[in-house]
Amino acid sequence: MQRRAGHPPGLRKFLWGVATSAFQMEGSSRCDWTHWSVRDEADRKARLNGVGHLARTEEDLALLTDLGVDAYRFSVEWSRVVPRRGDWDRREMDRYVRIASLLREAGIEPVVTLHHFTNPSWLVGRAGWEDPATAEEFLRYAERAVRCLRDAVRVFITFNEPNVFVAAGYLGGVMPPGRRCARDGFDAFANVFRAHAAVYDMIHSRGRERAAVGVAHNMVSFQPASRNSALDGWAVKIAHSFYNMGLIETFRTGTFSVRVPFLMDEETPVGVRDKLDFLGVNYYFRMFLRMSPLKLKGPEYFWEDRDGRGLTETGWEIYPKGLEDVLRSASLSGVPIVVTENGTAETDDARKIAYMKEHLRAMHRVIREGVDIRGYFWWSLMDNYEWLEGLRPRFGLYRVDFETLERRPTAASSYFARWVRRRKARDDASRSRTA
Ligand code: IFM
Repeated sequence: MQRRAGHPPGLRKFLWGVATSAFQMEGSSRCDWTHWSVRDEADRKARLNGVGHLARTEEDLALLTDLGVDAYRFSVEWSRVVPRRGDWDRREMDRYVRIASLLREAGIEPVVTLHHFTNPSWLVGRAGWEDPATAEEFLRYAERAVRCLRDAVRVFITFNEPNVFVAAGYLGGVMPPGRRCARDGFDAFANVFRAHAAVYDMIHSRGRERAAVGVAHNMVSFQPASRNSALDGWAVKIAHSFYNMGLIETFRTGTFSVRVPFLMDEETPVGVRDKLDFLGVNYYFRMFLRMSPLKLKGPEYFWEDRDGRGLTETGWEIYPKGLEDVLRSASLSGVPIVVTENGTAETDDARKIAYMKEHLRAMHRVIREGVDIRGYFWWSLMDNYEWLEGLRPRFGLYRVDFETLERRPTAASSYFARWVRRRKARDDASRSRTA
């Protein structure tokens, strides 16, 4: 059963929110993704300007009030505020501080991610996360950013999906730095943990009651391609323990270890034991694994429409029960959980609403079991730049016309607003009954 970890600041009441990241919304000409292979002109433009959020910040923040959400998760783009090693762009940082203050004034809890996939380009070629120097640079940036933000911000996320950017950047080679080297990947992850520990201590140096610090962890519901295959079952066990539980175990024990037969058997202390006030869970899909005895390098992974809900525009299977499964696994962390991302790429609003409804119901089932969940954030406020897939997938509650950059509400934004309104009214009523 989950240990109740008190009420971290900013998470005392359930937060209904939406999430974005700086690079996906506003781009940056100063980060590693700008140098990553570009598919076409639209892709290049989106990496420089995102979906024009910089010029429309206030207009976009007003959408949050229309939605009636309690919270907004956004990130600070490291490469904007530190354009060159040792420099600090005060105007860029002031913009993020202003966003946080505007949100606070509007009664919306700002939830700030300090690292969401991107590194400044001045780090490229000098060091990646496999080098401890990157963690030191990150701490220098985070210290200043937190100092600027802390009057308005009570909830910080140090890293978004470290398991994704390390696996994709150092094993799959499909995200910067585009390597395929498990040894570097191990060191990169260890340094991310060490950087988290340092930022956690720094944020709490003025007292624990001021802020809550977490990570946003990507979790997948892994299933064997064939229920009758012992090898597939074995691959699922390894994938679950490494991809889903590795981070949770590391926060529990303070030691990062990877034990994947034929690949790696390593461990190292990283100093993060108990340095987590909440665990963010990003959940999107179930994934099938097939292990062939002839392919010792790793299992084949794929999505398949096994329950008849169809695949999303990113080719992912819609599997609401997976959210229940990963939330139960996440509860083993012993800290409160926040669903920091859940969403789907669909141009068809009815399908987007069906996904939303089923996942929200799944989350409520887990809450009723007694798992301590303190918030739910839909990914994303509006259509934006989707990393490896460019502008094609439509994750937004608001539809963006990429020519005119006009934002348009959708049936899904109205549905979410109604859901939030009803839930908040229900929670308020039950609070006043028990008061
Ligand atoms: O768009 C991404 C986000 O940046 C991180 N989590 C998954 C989302 C959808 O792929």
